[in-house]
Amino acid sequence: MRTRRIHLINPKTNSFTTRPMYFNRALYSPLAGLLAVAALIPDDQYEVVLTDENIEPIDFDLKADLVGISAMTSYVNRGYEIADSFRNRNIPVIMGGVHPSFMPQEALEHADAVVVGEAELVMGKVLDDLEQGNVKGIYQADKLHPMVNMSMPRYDLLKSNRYVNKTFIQTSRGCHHACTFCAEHMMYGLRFRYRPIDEVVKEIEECGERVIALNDADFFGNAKRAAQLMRALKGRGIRWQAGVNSRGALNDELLELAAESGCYMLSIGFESISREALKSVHKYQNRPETFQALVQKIQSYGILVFGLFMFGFDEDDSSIFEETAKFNIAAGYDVCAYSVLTPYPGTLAWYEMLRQKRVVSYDWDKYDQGHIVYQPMKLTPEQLREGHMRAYKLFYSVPSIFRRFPTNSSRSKFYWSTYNLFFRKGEVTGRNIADAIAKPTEVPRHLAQPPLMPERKDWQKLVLDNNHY
Ligand code: B12
Ligand code: SF4
Repeated sequence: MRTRRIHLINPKTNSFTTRPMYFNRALYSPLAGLLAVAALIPDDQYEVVLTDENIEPIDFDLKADLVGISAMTSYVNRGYEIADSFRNRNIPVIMGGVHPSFMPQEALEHADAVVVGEAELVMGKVLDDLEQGNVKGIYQADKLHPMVNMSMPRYDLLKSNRYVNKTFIQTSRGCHHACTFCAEHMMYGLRFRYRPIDEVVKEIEECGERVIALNDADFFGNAKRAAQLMRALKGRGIRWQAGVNSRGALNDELLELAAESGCYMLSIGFESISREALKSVHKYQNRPETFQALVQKIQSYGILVFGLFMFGFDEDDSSIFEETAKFNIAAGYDVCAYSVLTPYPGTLAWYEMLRQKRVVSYDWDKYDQGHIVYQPMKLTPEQLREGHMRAYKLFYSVPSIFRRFPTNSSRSKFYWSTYNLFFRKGEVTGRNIADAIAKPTEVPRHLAQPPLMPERKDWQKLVLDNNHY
């Protein structure tokens, strides 16, 4: 009989991707991590209550034996406030997710315990300790999970009518690139781990949704394996999207299989139209001279192209914003997201910026890729912010939207319109330029501690030499 309750909470953030904007729906559910955690809690022993504060208020009076909070950096401060409130009510709190994984000592100032990295191999111990009334300190597995026999995420807990993209299915973890701004390789490893194809298919068949997002870091990272999985997806009547790399997406066999198995959109981290900028952040696989042909090739298979771009690289000057947006319009990208480079704590970019003493603000609320938290190299922060907004305005202007609409194409007009409407309305966080430039702050009390050290010796040295403020 279930006698106990665990309350899992995703804190609110001011991100337009997770804020309900049309028909009371948010573009994305941010709950993949918590659904995976919920799956590790035996449901004959505990009732699990799930709250996404982006779409509903938190019931602080709800009795619970444990509160679990997930946080990325941009909403960890809200996570800490929530943790403090529950602890004031004598309810123990455990935190997890990317920010607590990279800053566990900081999180322990607000929570009784922190899971560093993956929860799968440590949740059993957390629950044993909960039985003893002693959930405390850091829980970190001594190895990565092999991704075999993973529990089915608790999709039944999701208020799925509140999100456009609700079902995120992971088929692999890790990435074999090490882009400096990315947390993936220092949390999930510089190698791919794959779930068995039959287990992925089972999850897709049982998740209750026909439209899904594969949230692997790079679904085309291994062409052979991606092909096997897409063959297994054929004929199942599902529609899917995924994030892939720009080189893998040049492969016609993969694109053909993607189209045949129901792919409606591929997201690609193009990041920059400057090869020099790409090299400076170790994104060597991207070649801007191939981007336009790549967009057209993917679209020729009836698949939408979602381009992810970033501004604020050391090579970027004031010409980059307009050039990028104009390039995106001319090349016919279906959707684009523009972010400001953000040195997330514990990433290689973080250590590089600490080394150069260029981090200005340590206010985590501003680490949302819309604010500017560091001193750019060839731009003033104002130019960066203004240029960032200009790129959005150009790409999502009415003439651009009309010009890019896929009138004579089999690409999904529904998803094209949905994404363009959300992005046009959302643009970047806040419109006031001054507000977007984060003010200098005190340095944090605690240092970052990446869950995994980088494998290359020179990167290890970068981390070790610069782990101070
Ligand atoms: C898919 C994805 C998204 C999706 C959905 C995210 C989701 N979690 O459902 C969407 C599109 C919404 C998204 C948006 C953003 N994202 Co994102 N996203 C990812 C991606 C590629 C996968 C995340 C995921 O779903 N993993 C699968 C789940 C199962 O893993 P997990 O969340 O890590 O959870 C495991 C553990 O961490 C742990 N755990 C997690 N929470 C908890 C809680 C408790 C209590 C416990 C015990 C354990 C625990 O257990 C889980 C199982 O092992 C990651 C890269 C990565 N590998 O993390 C980036 C990543 C998380 N995103 C990132 C960023 C920056 C963003 C945005 C700010 C981008 C933007 N400019 O808008 C927004 C923020 C939106 C928001 N407010 O939530 C960064 C975060 C960096 C940081 N330090 O904060 C990452 C790490 C990518 C990167 N650049 O390095 N994202
Ligand atoms: S940005 Fe993409 S390609 Fe680069 S390390 Fe992260 S997941 Fe891999």
